[in-house]
Amino acid sequence: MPQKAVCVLNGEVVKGTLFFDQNSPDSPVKVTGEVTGLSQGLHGFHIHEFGDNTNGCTSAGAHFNPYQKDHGGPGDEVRHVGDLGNIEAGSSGVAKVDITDKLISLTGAHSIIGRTLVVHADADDLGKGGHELSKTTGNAGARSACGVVGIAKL
Ligand SMILES: [Cu+2]
Ligand SMILES: [Zn+2]
Repeated sequence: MPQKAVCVLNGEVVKGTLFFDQNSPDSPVKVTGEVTGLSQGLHGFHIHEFGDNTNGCTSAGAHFNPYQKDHGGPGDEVRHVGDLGNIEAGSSGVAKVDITDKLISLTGAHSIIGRTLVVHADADDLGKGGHELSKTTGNAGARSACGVVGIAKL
């Protein structure tokens, strides 16, 4: 059965709307949409564990990581389920998002429904930056905007 989800990002400056589509429980998830108000360049883009924004994006916790792996890039064998890599904004501060990911899901053990999508101030080094935070967060810096992923109408 196909599933759809949606996430509205509402940061102080950074805003966005993302759509998630999955044809069946084992299919990849397509993530599309737009994020605005960014600085030009790459910005870490992750699913964090909790759908809790009581203390802003901080309450969303760490990257969604049900298998206790190290942080990585979306194409890596070793990665958090929530590691979606980076989005890239142009000089206008807009990032067009078009990602297909094989690990996240909208159902089952990898479900991201009810968790938080976070856009970061800095680039995610995909675990390869050699920084002390590379293997946990990709050293992607502050949380510029976040939103909870919710079930959408088909
Ligand atoms: Cu993050
Ligand atoms: Zn991660």
